[in-house]
Amino acid sequence: MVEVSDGGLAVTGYTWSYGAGSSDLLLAKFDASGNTCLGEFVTPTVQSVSPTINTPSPTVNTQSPTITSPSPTVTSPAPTTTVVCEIQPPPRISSITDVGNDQGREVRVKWHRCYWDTLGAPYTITEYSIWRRVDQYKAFRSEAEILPTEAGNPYERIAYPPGEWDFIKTVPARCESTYSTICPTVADSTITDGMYWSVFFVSAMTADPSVYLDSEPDSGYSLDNLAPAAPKGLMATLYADSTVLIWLSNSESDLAYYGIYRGSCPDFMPGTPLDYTIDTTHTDLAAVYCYKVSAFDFAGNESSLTGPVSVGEGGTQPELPKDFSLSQNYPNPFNPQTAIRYALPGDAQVRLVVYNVAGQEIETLVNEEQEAGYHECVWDGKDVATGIYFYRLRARDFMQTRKMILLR
Ligand SMILES: [Ca+2]
Ligand SMILES: [Ca+2]
Repeated sequence: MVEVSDGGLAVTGYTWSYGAGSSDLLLAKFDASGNTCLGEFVTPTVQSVSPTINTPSPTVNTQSPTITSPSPTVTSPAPTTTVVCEIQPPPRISSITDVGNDQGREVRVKWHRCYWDTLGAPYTITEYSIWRRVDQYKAFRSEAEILPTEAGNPYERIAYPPGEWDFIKTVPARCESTYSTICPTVADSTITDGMYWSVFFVSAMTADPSVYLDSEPDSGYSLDNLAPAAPKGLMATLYADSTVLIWLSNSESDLAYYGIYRGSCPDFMPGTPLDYTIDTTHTDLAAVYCYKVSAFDFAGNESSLTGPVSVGEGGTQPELPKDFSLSQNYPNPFNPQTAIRYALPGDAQVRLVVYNVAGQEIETLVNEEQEAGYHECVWDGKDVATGIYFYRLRARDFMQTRKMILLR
């Protein structure tokens, strides 16, 4: 507001109302008596100034995989400008590590999200799919696919492996910065067979199946960390020309073989096994020794040792079993004889019967009161046809059925 030459006042004002283009300019003049002699609202023409957008040069990942989608068309309506980065970094696998204390065949795959897995991205990432190379892969040093060992990663990594890929699973996208999931491997790395690597890549998927972003492949390996249980029911019998050891078969699905140790006293220190066997029996010299037995799985994990058991004057009886159990017959498949072993923690009325696949009773092998301990009986299938049979043990309230195969 200013005083003008005739003693009146001139007033200017600038107001913002709401809505596009609604800026108003006010001009008014009053004479010395206070009467309005000029007043007008003017809608000015506003010069919108386009903002200067500083787009930092993106760090271009030169190892970005081939993107099978066309680059999105970026529209930038003025004056509100949406800045879309030129790069679309794919997901990146950060680690593939063994899952501990399991029977192997699994790894944990972790990855950083795809750039588009954020609010406001031109495409919405709906899920991540994980792919695994079809074939079992063993890292050979001579192959060019091996990257040098990295600091903090004592193992070699594989880059850009060729081959076909199996789809494994999907993980929903939810704008997290990192993701993790457990995936099956093709095989385990073992002490005896060496390092077996499984190769994975992660694909960020959109609602459009033709638009996705693949990570670089990376590899990891799985280990079986669990050893079998120690064999049970070890017994030693001294015959005129030999000592025969027998024990119950283990139930682990990854059991590979047993190791037999021999010493001259009950507390002998086991060194290298005397022998290995896939059977649950071992025949040794007719002499007074002490024995221990262990079980190995396919990964080379060894159980604790059973025993010692010794032979001599009368031999040594094993401890009584703690539970009822029925072992897998041996051999299996068989022709025509096979041995069936079972354990009784106490005296019991025992019934052991063989059935065919139709559920018909073929033969009753045991039907009597038996003492606590480890028992074995042999079934001879010479009079029946090749095929699958079942054997069922009933003792007190215990009942278990197992399958066996007669194969001629
Ligand atoms: Ca493991
Ligand atoms: Ca195991």
